[in-house]
Amino acid sequence: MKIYIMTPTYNEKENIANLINEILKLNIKNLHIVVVDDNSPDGTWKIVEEISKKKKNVHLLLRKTKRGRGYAGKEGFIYCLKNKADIIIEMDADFSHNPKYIPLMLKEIKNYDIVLGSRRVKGAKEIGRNLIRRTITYFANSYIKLMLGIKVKDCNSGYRCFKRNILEKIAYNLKSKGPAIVQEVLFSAHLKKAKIKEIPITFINRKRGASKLGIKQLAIGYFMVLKLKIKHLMGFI
Ligand SMILES: Nc1nc2c(ncn2[C@@H]2O[C@H](COP(=O)(O)OP(=O)(O)OP(=O)(O)O)[C@@H](O)[C@H]2O)c(=O)[nH]1
Ligand SMILES: [Mg+2]
Repeated sequence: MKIYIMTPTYNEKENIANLINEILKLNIKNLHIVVVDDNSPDGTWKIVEEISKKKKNVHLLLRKTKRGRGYAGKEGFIYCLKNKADIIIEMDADFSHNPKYIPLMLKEIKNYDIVLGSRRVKGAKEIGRNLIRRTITYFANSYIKLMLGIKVKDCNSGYRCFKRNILEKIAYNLKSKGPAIVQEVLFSAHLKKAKIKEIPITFINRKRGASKLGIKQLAIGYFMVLKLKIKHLMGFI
């Protein structure tokens, strides 16, 4: 069984080497890491390139056109599928998603199509985010659940483990340029009747590097969800 961890990066030079290290320390058999970097001005990709010369299971996917969390995620997923991954885990590179949950995800995925690291189930925690940010996420989550009719409690989590067969049905049709890809993947999976399990995680706000999620990205995200809903109602998806 081949496992791929896929992480999109943009200016994560302070996090990426540590993250790769932590994942490799888990000592999981047949595990590969692919970092999908959008030509980060801070040189994140150079660090990954150096590591990949020494570790043959660490790969760099360097993108030079059409920057975006969404485009990068799509390309990363397709890379994993083309390289015959059986299980694919996507996670952020900023340590908000602790790699320690990877073994549990791999255990749970046996019985599900998707295992999701969730901030909204019993036992989960969110640390280091201020009230404004938590309130925004709360309302975004409620809006998405209502609009798309999804039962999942944390619709904004980008820490997810997929079985190959479900991702194959979704990845090639993704359209999001930016972070709305998180909701697009979830909605597409829901339409394909994916069996989804949420496991509680302790989500820690990034300690290093800068956030790329601004008000503009958030507004685009809301609009994207609306577009998905309309497309679905019109029978296009
Ligand atoms: N390749 C690529 N990765 C991106 C892009 N924007 C963000 N990312 C990565 O996507 C992941 C999530 O982005 P974050 O900036 O952490 O977004 P967030 O988690 O919503 O916000 P903060 O944690 O507050 O920073 C991180 O690993 C980023 O480096 C992009 O345009 N291209
Ligand atoms: Mg983050």
